[in-house]
Amino acid sequence: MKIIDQTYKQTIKAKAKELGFIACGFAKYEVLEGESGKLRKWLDEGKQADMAWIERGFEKRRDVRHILPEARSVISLAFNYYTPFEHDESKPKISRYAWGKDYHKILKKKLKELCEVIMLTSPPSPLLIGEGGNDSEINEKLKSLNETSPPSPMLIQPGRDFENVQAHFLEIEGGNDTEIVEKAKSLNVTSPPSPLLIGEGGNDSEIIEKAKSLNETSPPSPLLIGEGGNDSEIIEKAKSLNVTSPPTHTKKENGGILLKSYVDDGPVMDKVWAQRAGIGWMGKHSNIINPEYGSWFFLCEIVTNIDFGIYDTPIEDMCGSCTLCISACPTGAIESEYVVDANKCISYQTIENRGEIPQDLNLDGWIFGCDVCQDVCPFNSPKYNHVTSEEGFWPKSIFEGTDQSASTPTPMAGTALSETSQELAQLTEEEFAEVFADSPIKRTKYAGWKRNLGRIDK
Ligand code: B12
Ligand code: SF4
Ligand code: SF4
Repeated sequence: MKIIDQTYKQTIKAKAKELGFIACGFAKYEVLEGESGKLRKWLDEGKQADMAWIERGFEKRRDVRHILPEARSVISLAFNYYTPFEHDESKPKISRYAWGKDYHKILKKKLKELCEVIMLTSPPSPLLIGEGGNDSEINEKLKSLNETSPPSPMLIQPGRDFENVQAHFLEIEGGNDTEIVEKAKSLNVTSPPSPLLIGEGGNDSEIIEKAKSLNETSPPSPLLIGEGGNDSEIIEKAKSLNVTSPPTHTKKENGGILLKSYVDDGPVMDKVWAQRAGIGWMGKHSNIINPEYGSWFFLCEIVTNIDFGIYDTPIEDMCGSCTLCISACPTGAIESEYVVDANKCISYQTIENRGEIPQDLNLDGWIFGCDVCQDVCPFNSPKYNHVTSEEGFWPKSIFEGTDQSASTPTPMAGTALSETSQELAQLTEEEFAEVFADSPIKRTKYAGWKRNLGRIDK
């Protein structure tokens, strides 16, 4: 589906901004030949350490059409997690991104909402527009095109918060049509009520109630709109035409919109798409830097079959002759400009490594992740630091018993927990599971937590 109208993109950007994303850019689908070549070299040199999953997902990283065969573009998004605190060098250090709640959950919810807007405001299917014909003819045409779902969510009023709107999102979860339909059934997703009912007045709950009372479980078809008749008559007509429509968008050439979203949870080259979508450039520490916000942000993306027509362009690398991150890295993990060897990276060792940490590797006081290369970067100096709009990313301990909206936050030690390593080591496995249930820190698992604490002496 090619979108010529650029206001659609503006709608998406505006919604992303409203949800708190600091940047949203659009990149045209391409096979990532050059970048995946560098990834190939990195893998061949063993720089991924034990992260075998990167190798396994190589083809998907190289070509997102292995994820979504209909892919025509990638929407890249950035979400700021900066909070105004610094690390306390006298205590065990936890990287900034893990001070608050787990970003996967928080950002997935936001992406879902964004996807809802993309779905609901999309221009109608080009297939059926202007084709005319009566219902039976159109229905026949739909069948011949194997199109059984509403040709466009556009007819549903944009911005309405349907109870059942998750129908649209099943697609995002992946799976083929049959799997999606099965999932929809298991979730008791019956799809939003007919757009016909909208316009009859009433709030969403009333409309949904009405739909239920009419025994309407899925939109009969927006095609029937315009033919007149009251709801019951139209529904009867839909039934007689055997229009049932599936609970979610099916994959069709030129038809329904397909979206697959990721929050650091899939085989996608997040940083490459962010560069291509103009979110920022890759710093020599290999993280993406935005000229206004520095690098304290997460990256997400939505792979879609929408062709937006006009795309963003990469921005220039502003690192210049600076090499501060390379010289500050405590372990020499930034082997050369833009290339990090995970084997030597404290972040890898304290989060991803499930085995022993090499004895000669200095953890520099870090027990979860590492921020050194970003802390020293001039693009993360106060001028570039904007406080996150998401309360969930504020350090856990601050919010306990304090006003979350306070403009002068309680000073804290700069770690999620401001205890010494001896105190932290006393957490039992059950307590660890409870304290970090909603935190990225659980990724290191209890064994990793104990191992990391055992390696520092603070
Ligand atoms: C694997 C991984 C790691 C590994 C490897 C890190 C790395 N640099 O690759 C480890 C566990 C060490 C790690 C650590 C961290 N990670 Co991490 N990680 C990932 C993950 C899952 C995949 C990245 C990947 O594919 N790496 C493989 C390398 C080869 O890929 P690449 O860096 O894109 O490779 C490019 C460069 O090497 C460059 N290149 C190579 N050779 C050459 C030569 C020249 C001349 C040039 C110009 C370029 C060049 O081109 C390559 C292709 O573009 C991504 C999420 C995702 N799905 O993408 C998050 C991700 C990169 N991580 C993220 C974060 C936040 C971190 C940490 C800051 C966490 C922390 N505080 O501890 C650290 C930062 C460490 C660092 N300096 O990179 C964020 C970065 C956000 C941002 N602003 O960019 C991401 C994007 C997750 C997310 N969705 O938000 N991570
Ligand atoms: S995260 Fe730490 S160890 Fe890894 S490259 Fe950056 S400074 Fe070096
Ligand atoms: S510290 Fe310097 S070289 Fe490293 S990413 Fe920042 S600007 Fe680039």
